[in-house]
Amino acid sequence: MREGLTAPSKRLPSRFFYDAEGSRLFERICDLPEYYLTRTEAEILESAGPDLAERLPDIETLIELGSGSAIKTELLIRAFEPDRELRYAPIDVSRSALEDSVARLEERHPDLEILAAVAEYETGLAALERLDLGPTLLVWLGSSIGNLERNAAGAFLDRLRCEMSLEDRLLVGIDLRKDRETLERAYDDRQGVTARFDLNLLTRINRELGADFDLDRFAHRVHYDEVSGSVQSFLESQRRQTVRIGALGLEIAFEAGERIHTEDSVKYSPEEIDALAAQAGLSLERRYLDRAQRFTLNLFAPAG
Ligand code: AVI
Repeated sequence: MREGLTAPSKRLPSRFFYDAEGSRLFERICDLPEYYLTRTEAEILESAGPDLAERLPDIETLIELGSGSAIKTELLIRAFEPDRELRYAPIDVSRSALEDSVARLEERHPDLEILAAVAEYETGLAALERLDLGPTLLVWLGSSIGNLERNAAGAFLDRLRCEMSLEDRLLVGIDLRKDRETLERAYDDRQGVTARFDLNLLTRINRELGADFDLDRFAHRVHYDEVSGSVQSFLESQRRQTVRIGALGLEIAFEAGERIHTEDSVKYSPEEIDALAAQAGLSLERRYLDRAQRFTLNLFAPAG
């Protein structure tokens, strides 16, 4: 927080969005008419599920990074479950989201073994690495990869590949580049839910770090940068003001119109996905798209 808020261009890491309220608001975003990502990925998972189950007969465990509500993953679990005993290991920073999803899955899938980890990706993966989970499908949905800058995304895929044995596979949902209007509307909806999601970061800093951000003095702004292929979200100061952050002993000055960059949602072309995978030592086994070709689900294997 200190580093981001005292930098010449202020910015905060988007992973701090997900306290209980942030996770709840994100679930509402997923249902918004403008936020096509969740619906589209669910459409792909529904149609690709049987093909994936058939292609991957030996998989015993699904590890999911950033599982959230796990509603889409349940489509996969349903496709895999009839033919095998399956283990599901979700990793998420939100305890409330994990508790709710695990309770639901336990009720609906009594034979499913569940090992849940409230953790950031790296810590959760390190904990699971110590267990013998058999052939594993690592699942990373929702285009969460887009919240990493391109080089960091490549480095993280490379890190995942290093942990994979030859029979493991990686399934990644990645949003595609498309027209500005569709993208900017997806991240700045009419009901203002995404604005509340963005502003909730300030509420969290107020509560957890004793700050005095006045939410009425900041506004949610979105810009699609076509060159970098990134939808950038900002909180814009509506006037000149100073904010105190008690726990950090900081006073932060804002000019009118000055912005805190809170999120990047990077979009890829199919060619960019191929290059990213190659750079990480992964080979594409199969790419599934929705009918309107807005979103991709990519099945990767460690390259020979
Ligand atoms: C979690 N992540 C992939 C979402 C996205 O699309 O970048 C977070 C989000 N931010 C605003 N709306 C949704």
